[in-house]
Amino acid sequence: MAKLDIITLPDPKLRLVSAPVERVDDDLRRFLDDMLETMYEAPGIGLAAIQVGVPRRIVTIDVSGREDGAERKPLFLINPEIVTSAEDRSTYEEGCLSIPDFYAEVERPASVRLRYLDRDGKPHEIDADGLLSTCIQHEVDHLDGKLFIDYLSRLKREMVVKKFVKAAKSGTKPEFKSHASEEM
Ligand code: GNR
Ligand code: NI
Repeated sequence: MAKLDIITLPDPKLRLVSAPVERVDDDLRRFLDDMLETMYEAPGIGLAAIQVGVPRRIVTIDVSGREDGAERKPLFLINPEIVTSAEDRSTYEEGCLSIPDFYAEVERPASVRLRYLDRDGKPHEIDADGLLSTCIQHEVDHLDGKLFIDYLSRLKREMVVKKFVKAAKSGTKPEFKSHASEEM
């Protein structure tokens, strides 16, 4: 297994629409293992292939928690599609490995029905709610070139992007005052 490099704002690749996977084979399974290792090391609860520069519709997720001894329950999602979204909404404070150290509350459908292929190419349909639902929606957004900052006001989004552009130019890391939920 190999740990991959995660791309961050303002890398324009993050805005690409990823292409469907055509064949689930050993090469893809090796890549899935590398993505999972990269996600666990980060650490994160989800990772989309485009975050390691690969514009394919591939996602890894594990929302099972990281307490010592806790069993890992990774999900490998190939060509995931949200088939229905609930009317009710829930709000989570989201973060993104491609937007390090910035957090903000995002409101999304509270539950979704998801169709996907597993690492053997077998189709599944699952209902998800809670953090898993939020994470699935955050990852499927990545596959369509969408980021959680797109749900914020234009002012806030542009402030975040500007800080990353500035930091990239000076080879530093942007600094954010606090978590969004602690402001105001
Ligand atoms: O690790 C992550 N945590 C998280 C928290 C709330 C909502 C979504 C996420 S996904 C994020 C990892 C990531 O950037 N996935 O694309
Ligand atoms: Ni993300």
